[in-house]
Amino acid sequence: MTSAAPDYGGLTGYEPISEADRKEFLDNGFLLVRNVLTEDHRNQLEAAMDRVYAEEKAAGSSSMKKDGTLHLLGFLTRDELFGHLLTQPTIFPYMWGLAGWNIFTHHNHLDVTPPTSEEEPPSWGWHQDGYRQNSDPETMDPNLPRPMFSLKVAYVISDLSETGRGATKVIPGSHLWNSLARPADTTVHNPDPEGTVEITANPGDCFIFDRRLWHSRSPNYSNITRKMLFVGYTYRWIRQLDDMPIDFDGEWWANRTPVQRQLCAEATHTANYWGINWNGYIDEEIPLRKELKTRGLLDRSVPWLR
Ligand SMILES: O=C(O)CCC(=O)C(=O)O
Ligand SMILES: [Fe+2]
Repeated sequence: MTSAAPDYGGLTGYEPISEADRKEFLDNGFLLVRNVLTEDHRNQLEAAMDRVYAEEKAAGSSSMKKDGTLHLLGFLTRDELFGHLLTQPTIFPYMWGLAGWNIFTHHNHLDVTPPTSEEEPPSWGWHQDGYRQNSDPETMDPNLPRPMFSLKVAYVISDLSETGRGATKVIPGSHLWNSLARPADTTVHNPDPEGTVEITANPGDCFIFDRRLWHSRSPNYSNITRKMLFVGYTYRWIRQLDDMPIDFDGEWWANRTPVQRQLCAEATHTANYWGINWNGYIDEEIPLRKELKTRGLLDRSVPWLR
């Protein structure tokens, strides 16, 4: 295993995003970012995915369906390259830029969706992520959008440049809707909601989405196996969703930077790990905050970057 991060020509992951990108994300609830992976890096990631797929298949994994569809949670520890994705230089600025410094990955999944030969039975897949986050913090005002709480980056590894290849469908702007009308009968095929967009993208692109964005998976009726890597980030005061077993004596963990260790939820036992004392919070030791501060990237005008 190599510990060297893929080469992004001097990009550090601390280059602030543009105001145009921030606005687009805030307005639409998602953002398509082109060419975030070099072809060499994408290739290596695909090879690592193929290896993990073969391992899961050989092990008769419960994450794999009979038809060969793999939805593997907590995959980041499965390869050195996946560990580097935590701070992927072309994407990490969106994570801290849109969510701030108090984050970690609570949820990450590797998805392989082989072509389906038969028409899939009717199902209604439209949802917001976060499960009880859509109920527990509810106010009595249905027009007041709930907080974002988390966002996810979806790395496109296979070619999704045409529709019908199992891409994610979204409704732009729907992150501010607390509900979405459900068809009366979900046992029959229903049309997608008005405004639906299927996110077509090239290998090496990615999209970032607000967990409140109404979205759905879609069937892969093409002859190309769909391959995706999803990395979700949330706040350190929220619990993780997936088991991500880490061998703390192993090479993978030894290769993680302080910021990456924060992003792996180091010290999950308390949200205040790294410091709080009787006269106030000592946030200065939180690795990502420290990194941003050192680089002059904290910003009093943005609450999550204070
Ligand atoms: O696989 C997809 O296209 C959608 C997955 C999904 O719902 C999610 O990542 O939250
Ligand atoms: Fe989802």
